[in-house]
Amino acid sequence: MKGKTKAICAASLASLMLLAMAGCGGGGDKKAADNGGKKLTMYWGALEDFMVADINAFQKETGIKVEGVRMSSGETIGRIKAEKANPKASLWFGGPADGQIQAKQDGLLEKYVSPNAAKIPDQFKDKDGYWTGVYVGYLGFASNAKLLKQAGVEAPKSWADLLKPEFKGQIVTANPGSSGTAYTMLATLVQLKGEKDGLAYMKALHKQIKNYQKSGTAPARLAGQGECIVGISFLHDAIKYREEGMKDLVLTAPAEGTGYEVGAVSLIKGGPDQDAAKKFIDWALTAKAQEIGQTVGSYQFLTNPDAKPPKQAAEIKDTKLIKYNFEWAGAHRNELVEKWNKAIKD
Ligand code: S7P
Repeated sequence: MKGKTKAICAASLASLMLLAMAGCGGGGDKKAADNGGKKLTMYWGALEDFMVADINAFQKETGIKVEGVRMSSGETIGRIKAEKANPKASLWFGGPADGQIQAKQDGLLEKYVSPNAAKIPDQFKDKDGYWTGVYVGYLGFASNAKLLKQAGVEAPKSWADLLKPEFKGQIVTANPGSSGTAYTMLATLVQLKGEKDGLAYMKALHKQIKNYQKSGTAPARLAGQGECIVGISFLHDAIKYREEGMKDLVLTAPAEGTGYEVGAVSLIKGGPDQDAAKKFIDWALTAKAQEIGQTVGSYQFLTNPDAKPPKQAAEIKDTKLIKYNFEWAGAHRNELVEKWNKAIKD
């Protein structure tokens, strides 16, 4: 059966797991000495260039050496679980909060209410203090204008449009098991349509899919490169790729409503650098730190009301959102991914 062998196209390990030792100067080494040689290892769910920019700024300010490993949500949960008896990292930054809600439920996180969390509105943080939101992103469609024209079809304006015959074999998304973005899509469809119809839709969509990527940032990039007509990604990623030169990208969002992410930061239970991790969380919630992403093309909305949002995000500010239930989505992650796997195989 054609669908059975659809591969998860894993990008090279090197590109997805960038190990960044912040090595910038700016007095960092002296500050590190002042800090008693403190260091921090963190797992990072957003883009690599954003990670490097944050690490450099944090190290410059505090002197704390930071090592970051970029992974997709599913990988991060797997890794923290595997390391539970002997955690290697102390902090998880970014990726939709659903993953961190699952990690909280699995006893992998430590409660930490930063004094700076008081600034962050309640809808962007855990009521029990296990994770705090740093950014917000909206899910949508990134299409290639040239390929749309060739196929004689308009950019999709609804989830239903993705099932049009013109899009058969022309849509790229990520695998909800590995990707936080793709899990946001799966949880969105199930919340919109109910479990039975939502999974039936995902099964129908599966027949349209060219391939499943490991990370949810890849579909928009592949559409921009002309590898597929439509990529399903967070819209801010499509804005970044378009700005970086993929001029054929067209952004649309589903009329039925779309899901969104709260990108969160949390403390890993029993991690080796708890004090440094708490310092990073305090810092990441400040307006100044939240404004760093946009300097490297990360155009998410920001959770600190004092932070200046990227002007690029204005383009998508009126996107119709569903009332996405994060608690439900996080609590049902394993179960829903399993059901999705079964649905697309049947
Ligand atoms: O930094 C861009 C961004 O879209 O990447 C994350 C995205 O979900 C990719 O992670 P996966 O590999 O798990 O899909 C978002 O949190 C973030 O906004």
